[in-house]
Amino acid sequence: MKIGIVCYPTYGGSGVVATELGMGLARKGHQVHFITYRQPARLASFQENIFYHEVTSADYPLFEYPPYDTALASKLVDVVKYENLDLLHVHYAIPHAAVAYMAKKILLTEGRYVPVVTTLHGTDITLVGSNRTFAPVVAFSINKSDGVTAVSESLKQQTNEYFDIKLDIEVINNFIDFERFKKVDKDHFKKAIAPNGEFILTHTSNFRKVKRVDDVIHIFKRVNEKLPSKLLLIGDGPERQNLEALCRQMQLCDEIRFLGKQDAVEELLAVSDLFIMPSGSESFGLAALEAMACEVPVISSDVGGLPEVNIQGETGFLSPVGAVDEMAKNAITILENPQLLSTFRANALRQAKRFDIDNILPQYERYYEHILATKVYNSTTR
Ligand code: GMT
Repeated sequence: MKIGIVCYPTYGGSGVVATELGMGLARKGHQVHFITYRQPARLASFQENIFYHEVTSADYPLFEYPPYDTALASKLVDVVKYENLDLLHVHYAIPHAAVAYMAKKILLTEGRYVPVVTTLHGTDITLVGSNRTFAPVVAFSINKSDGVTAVSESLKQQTNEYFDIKLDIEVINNFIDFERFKKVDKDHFKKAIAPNGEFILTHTSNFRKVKRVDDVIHIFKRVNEKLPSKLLLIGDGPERQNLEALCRQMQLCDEIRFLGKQDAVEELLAVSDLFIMPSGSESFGLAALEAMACEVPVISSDVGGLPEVNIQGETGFLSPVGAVDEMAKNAITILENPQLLSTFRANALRQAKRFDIDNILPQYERYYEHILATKVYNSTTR
């Protein structure tokens, strides 16, 4: 198949999933065309069957906001036509589903029909999409997609609650590439981070408010009072300054390290004992899955798709959003008991295996085939 992938090229989860999916499809012999405004973060090196088309938005003094949507729609028309794509797969509904619809309609005026699959990732529905500013366009463009997938049962359910969706949303979970995410011996890292054998707690995110990284620090403080420990904060984002101030105020600067955006997250997960994800909203929790693949148990909130990933009392513990005392208590329970920690580590790996890329990728391929099979019918109805 010749597939066009549209996504945000940043470190965010939707961009990561889209890029890993494209690379996986290319390895299986499909021709994959990334159409994005920058080279996707995880698309670092040359790979056969992968093509990259950069969307450049023309600058003009009249534009206070560069018209990304229009530039992307034009680029999609161009790439579909000249690369002869079979299908467009757009990640994150805003604005990609609406833009793809426009490109589809333009192509139709030239007698060319390209089916569009939209993957919903989370905040495009839960935080942003359901906002009145975007809701009518999001609902319309989801309904006009030829196929729609959501990354968890929970997100499917929420989408159907927020919007009147006419299509049956297919759940295809986030996945993990075990070639990359596995526990490896990084003892020298461990010695550098925790020279006296302290426990290592880790959190990775884009440091937005929804991630509640301040809760991570409050949980860590409680753990640190009972057990010698260090906290690694990986990622960056709008809350970083406030979080650094909080660390200073709590006098935890010697115990907490802000590592910024890291390419080799798996090497840091390999030395971690516990992963903390206290999010206020989380459609799946890819970062938690990556930790579990590296045999790291998870302390998380119980929102969204997290209970589908982190299994209560087996791979970690789940608590209501904001319950930092309970989360800290659960963290201490696991860390204090070496037998429990090693059982949870093994369980985390076993659960992560359910989301092996080798199981999930064929689900996307089958879904594409199903969409292509209904193409003639869709071309007159969507
Ligand atoms: O987590 C973020 O804020 C980034 C966001 C994105 O779309 O880039 O992630 C969402 O998509 C990921 C991949 O499907 C999911 O694993 C995350 O749970 C989801 N984030 C939220 O729902 C907050």
